[in-house]
Amino acid sequence: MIKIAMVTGATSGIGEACMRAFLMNNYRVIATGRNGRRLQEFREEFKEDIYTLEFDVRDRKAAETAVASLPEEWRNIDVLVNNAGLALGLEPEYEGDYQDWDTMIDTNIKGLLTMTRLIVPDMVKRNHGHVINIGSVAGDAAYANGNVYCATKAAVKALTDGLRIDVAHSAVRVTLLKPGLVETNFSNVRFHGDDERADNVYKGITPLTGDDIAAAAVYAAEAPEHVQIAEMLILATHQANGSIIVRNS
Ligand code: NDP
Ligand code: 8X3
Repeated sequence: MIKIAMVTGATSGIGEACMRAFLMNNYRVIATGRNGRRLQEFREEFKEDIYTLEFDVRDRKAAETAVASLPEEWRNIDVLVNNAGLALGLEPEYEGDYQDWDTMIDTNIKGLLTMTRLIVPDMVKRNHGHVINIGSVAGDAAYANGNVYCATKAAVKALTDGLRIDVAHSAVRVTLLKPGLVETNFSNVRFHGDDERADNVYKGITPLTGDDIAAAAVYAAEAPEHVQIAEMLILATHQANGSIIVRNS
């Protein structure tokens, strides 16, 4: 039977890689995001294998309306990949930008919660489904100047563990993927479009790619029904944790 995966923030990076990987593995995919042009391109590329929903995960009403608009044949979601998220800024906590803080908290924590609240009840009712949350090595321990972003990813870890407890009476599975350095648009966004600063993040190390993380997502989703991959920490080979990265000079 063809399965359905919903991927939030599918218009770039890890989310797009997850969308493509699930499609390659015979899933149909509901791709969500804010970038209507990218979503249109996906519709042209994947035709009836894809359904797109354009909304901002911070806008609870828009998320509700979008999910409610799904046609009958797209409603039985097997896998939810809660991926939409971002870091903004890399400054000492006492100098951080209020608006950056609000955007990270509203997207990474509250957006993920909204999607969980909208999709998981039906999974529990059907006694079937899988939630894959994209956390980060940044949630394991704070690194210098990472403060609020690290806190949001620590929250994703707590929310993932909490959800796993709350659905344990059902066959719904819950997975946390914690990537390290993945070269995507992430650092360009973090540094507000300063591409040179973004490129430096990946200097002297071979970073992970979105495909590396997507492969882990598909692995977790395709594990036998009685196997719940609870958590995976996925690092580049020369990265030891959020703070220690050995670069060749
Ligand atoms: P990208 O910037 O390449 O992709 C982020 C995606 O999230 C984009 O599609 C973006 O859409 C979407 N998004 C951001 N905010 C919202 C919003 N409010 N509503 C809907 N969609 C939104 O970065 P990554 O692929 O690297 O990031 C994906 C996830 O992976 C994030 O949760 C990030 O924290 C996590 N992560 C990334 C790591 C890395 O090193 N890259 C490592 C560990 C975790 P838009 O283009 O419209 O902004
Ligand atoms: C993104 C990875 O190490 O830049 O979550 O925070 S890191």
